Amino acid sequence: MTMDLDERARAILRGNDRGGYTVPTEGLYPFQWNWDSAFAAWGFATFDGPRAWTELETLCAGQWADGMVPHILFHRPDPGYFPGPDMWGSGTTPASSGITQPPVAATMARRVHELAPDRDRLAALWPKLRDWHRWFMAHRVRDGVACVTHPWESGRDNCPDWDVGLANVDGSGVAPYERRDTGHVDASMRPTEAEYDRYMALVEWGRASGWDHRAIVDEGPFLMADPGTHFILMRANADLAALGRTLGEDVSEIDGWAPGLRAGCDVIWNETLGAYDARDMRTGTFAGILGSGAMLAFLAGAGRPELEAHLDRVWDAVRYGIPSSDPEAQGFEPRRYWRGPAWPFLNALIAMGLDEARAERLRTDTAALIERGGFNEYFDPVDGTPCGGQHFTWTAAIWLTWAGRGGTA
Ligand code: 9WN
Repeated sequence: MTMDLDERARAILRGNDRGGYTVPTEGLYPFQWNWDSAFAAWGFATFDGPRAWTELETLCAGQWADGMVPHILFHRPDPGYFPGPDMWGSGTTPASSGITQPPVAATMARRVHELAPDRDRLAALWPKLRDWHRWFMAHRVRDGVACVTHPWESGRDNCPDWDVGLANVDGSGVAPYERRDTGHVDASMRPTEAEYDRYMALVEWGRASGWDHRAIVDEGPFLMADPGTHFILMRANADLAALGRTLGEDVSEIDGWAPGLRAGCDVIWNETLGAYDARDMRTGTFAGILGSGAMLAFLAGAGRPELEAHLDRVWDAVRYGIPSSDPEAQGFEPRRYWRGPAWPFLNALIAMGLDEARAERLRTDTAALIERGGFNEYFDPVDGTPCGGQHFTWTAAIWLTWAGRGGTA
């Protein structure tokens, strides 16, 4: 059984390979996505080291002059996804979106280097990752906290964390458009029309600014502190510094970012909730949502006892951890994308910061989801129903690197 799943997982990575980059899944997501690619590299590293490095290199080949690594790279046209390159109008080669995604690549590069060491390729990649992190520190960190300017930037698109910020975004005037995602996947599993209107309003605003990230952060319609991105950045900075040390690089600048980000954790600690919480940086309002982004605190060594209690509570309330939002809160939707489902790749990240017993429990849950349901994008945490896209790259990668293996990630 396990052997068979290993083979299937490798076949998914090979099948989603478009020549130097891997699509998240055929049809639904026909381009290179930023954090998906980082996980793909980790997966490839278990059986094809050179291909793993290529994945990270292709991702960084789309880096903007200012250091940003975009959230989508449109290497080749494909009408199957909306919004495509014309809607973003990046003016770059390759064409790309105008926003970024959680900077998990340095953490994954460290894993790749452990599994398939290649000092020369690491040495060429490292300055690019450092420049991207510099961009993050300059353009996304406010009051010591990593922020997102679009829900897509968080990678947890329609989680309830963003509702409070999206309420101030006017989606009523967006140019008419046709969604493509609901042609691939049942609409009940996807974000709503109202959410898409607002997503598009934010794209229109960014494009009209010429993707001026100073203006987007200072004056744009949406700026929210994101616990998920914050903790991923903290961890990725540490991994970037560790990789830099092995190369003999001066990492004092990177080390210097840590105290400010650690202090920033207090800005997103919601005392009433007893947990880290997304926060609207325009108004100071907390989202009041216990989401899976908060659980990434463990990844960054920023866990607190209250959060651990919440983790056990939400986990015990479902059959398979970790639900992307609180199953005991109003509005929990176990199959609607980021409003409840469990996501294998996020489980792997969360597990990296957990104690051995919890990490093993999470690995077992994740393995059971995949064994029972296949390599889907995400799963209903209550009954394990596979949801979203099939033959998913990061689910296959997580099987090969972690879920299908004994031991901790
Ligand atoms: C928008 C590719 C991506 C993931 C995100 C996930 C989803 C895109 C979409 O798919 O987002 O970026 O169109 O729904 O939320 O985390 O990177 O798998």
